This record gives sequence, C-alpha cells and structure tokens, in this order.
Amino acid sequence: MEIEREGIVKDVKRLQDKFLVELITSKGRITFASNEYVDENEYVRVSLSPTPKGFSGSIVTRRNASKDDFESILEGLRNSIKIDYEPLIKDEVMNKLKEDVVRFAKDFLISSMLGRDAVIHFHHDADGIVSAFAITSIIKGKTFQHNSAIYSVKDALNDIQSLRFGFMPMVINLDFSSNEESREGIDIVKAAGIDVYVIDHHPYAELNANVLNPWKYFENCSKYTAGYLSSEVARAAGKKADMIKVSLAGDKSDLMDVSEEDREKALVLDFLATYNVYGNNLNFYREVLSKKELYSTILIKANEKLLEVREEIKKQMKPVEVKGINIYFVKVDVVARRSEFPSKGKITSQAYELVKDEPAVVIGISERSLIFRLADEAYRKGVSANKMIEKLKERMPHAFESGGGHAKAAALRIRNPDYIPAIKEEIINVVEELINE
Ligand SMILES: [Mn+2]
Repeated sequence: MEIEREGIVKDVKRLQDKFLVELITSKGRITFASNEYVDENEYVRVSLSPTPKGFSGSIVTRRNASKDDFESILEGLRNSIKIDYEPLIKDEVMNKLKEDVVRFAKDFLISSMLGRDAVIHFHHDADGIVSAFAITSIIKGKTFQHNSAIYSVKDALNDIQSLRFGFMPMVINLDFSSNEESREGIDIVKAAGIDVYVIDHHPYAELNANVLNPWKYFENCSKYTAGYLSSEVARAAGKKADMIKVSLAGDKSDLMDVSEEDREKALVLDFLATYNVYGNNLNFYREVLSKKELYSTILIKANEKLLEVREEIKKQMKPVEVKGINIYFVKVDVVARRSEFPSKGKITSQAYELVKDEPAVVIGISERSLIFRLADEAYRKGVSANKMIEKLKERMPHAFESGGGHAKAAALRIRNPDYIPAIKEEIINVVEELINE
C-alpha cells in the first residue's frame, strides 16, 4: 500500500546505491530510501511504500521550499501537540499571557524536535541568564550573552552570517529587544528568512517578531521578569524551572517572596555577567553556582565592592528639591571602572538604596548615559522614568541616542557630554511638570 507525504528535506545521506532522506512533514518526521537525490531544504512530494527496513519512496514533485512551506508545516505540528498548562501566578496578566506562553512552548518543542538551528541571545544580568537556563532546557542552540538592551543591525548581520546554512533558522532574544530601537535589526534578520522570538518585560513596541511580553496587553508590568516568563514557557513544555526567584531577585521584582539565597545567587550572576569575558558561557554560570568555594568567594567580593561603592557615593547625595520630590544627580563615573563590577546601573541602584524611603528620583550620570531609579514615593506622586524619558526626548531630540525602560528604572544614552548641564536643567523642569499633571 502506498501513501503520499509532502514536506521539507532536512537531511540526505548516501546509503549504498540509494539515498536516505529525512523529511519533515506537518505530521512529524519520516525517513525513507530514495533512488533519486534530493537536496536539503527542498520541498518534495513523495510516494512511500513499506519495506522490511522502513520505507522506500519515489519522488513525485520537488522544488525549493518557501517560507510558506515552513509556516504550514509548523502550523500542522502545532495542532498535533496538546499542552495542559497552568501558570504559577494566577492573575489577570498571566491569564492573558497563557496563550502566548503555550504558543512559545509549542514552537520551541517543535523546533527542538526538528533540529532547527537557533541562536539564543540573553541579556547580561541574572534575569537574562535565568531566562537562558529555562529556554535551553527546551531547545539547544548557540548561546550568546548580549550586553545591550537593543538588537542592532550589526547583531542582525552577525546572526545572518552564522545561520546562513542553518535549517529553518531562528533567533531567540531573552530579556531585551522588544523596543522600537530594535526594529531595524529585527526587520533585517527576518528578511533573511530567520524567525525571531522575543521574551521580554520591558516596554513594548509592535515588532515583526513573535513576542512574549506582558506590556503587549498591560501597563507597568515589569515585575513579570523575563526569567519568570521563560520559566513559564519551560513549565508549559514539561520542563522544570527552579530559578524563577533568582531572576526576580536580580530584577528586584516583588512578584513572589525571595530568600536571601536567591538574592545572593542573583548578585553572583550579576557580578559574573558584568565581566564580558571570552564566551560568556552559559555552562560556566551554571558551574559557578554549583562550586561552593568559587561561589562564596565571588559573593564576598561582590558584596565588598557594593559596600565600597556605597561609601563613595554617599558624599554625592545632596538633593535638588522640586515640589516635594528629591532629585539626586550622582556622577557614577567617579566610582565606576570600565567593564568591571559594579556597573553604572548597579552604582545608581546603590545610591537609590540610600534614599529609597524618600520621594526620590536618582539619576546616575556618566559621559554617555543617564540611569534612572525612582522611589515608590516619587512614582506615587506622578513621576515615572518612562514619562521623563518621553518628555526629555521630545524637548531635546538631538541630545539622546536611544533609551527606555520601566516606570521606576530606565536608561538613556547621551550623544555628547557637553549636553549634560542642559539635560540636568531639563530634568528638573520635567519633574515639575509631571507633578503638576
Ligand atoms: Mn530583566
């Protein structure tokens, strides 16, 4: 009895005088022996008949596979998988995100089964690392640490190079890149036929990619960290996810209670991720967490450095008072050492720790960047980092390159340090306006 199947050729091997062809169809994968040679990435229709060893097939039609062929096969496979999943956090946000989580879990499971070639970029902090732990438990790929919030044109070109000969190639970005500034990079990599998946919890711009991000549906939902969301995807895919709280501790999210140990692990990962060393290997991060002596030595060093920085920064903590808000301008360059722990962001956070019970707006200033940390009390009075950034960009369109972030934590790149005095003045104006609104 003959059956017909159609699908994309994933692999061809010589088998004595025949060829052994691995075909991906919308029902799964099938292998058959063929007299005719077909090429990888061709779309073929084949007539199969059973043999004692499996199937032999004769090719009915063949052509190059198109993007639509890939899509329809994926769609077929998605329908064949049943997933029974409940999020850990049962609230409005996760209820809304459930469908996206399941969709990501299915796509990654299918991708893993098909052996799709994936490049996985993770943000350079504890949250990004936890995200990568979770996602690589479903699908293996080349993992790269990404020391920026943006997926740039250069990143896209690198990925196109390294996935050039890949099978159904895909890029997965974790904890960054669902922003307007990443549009160009994403458009370019998509145009090369590469699928893009983003799991992020930073303010969201509609992009030409598969995006799992609560900001698609809600405002101010940064506490659902990328590590948490990635772990939910892993759970939906039937994997265990045991580092959610480290991601929450790393991003200071109050989604769940975290322990001192979670905080320490996050600190160690943040410390390691600051040093952009060769490979930034995901396995190395895992290793450090399991090697007691190395782990505790790093923990001590990280804490020492934070204390040092805090002492240093204390001298600068003199507020500018505006309508009940205390604005602190902190020169982070004075204490930061290039590419060393703590980063400018962490130094600003240390300054924030000193005044977080006040209605404080802390601005870490360096030659090329502004880092925003806002205390609850300031936020309650109507000041938020995103609104500040929006207004600043509007007023001084030439002063800034890019930036964005959450309501209480964000960053902005400055084009030229000469603008800093004017920027400081504008920040004071903007805070005053926001209070009046
Ligand atoms: Mn994050």
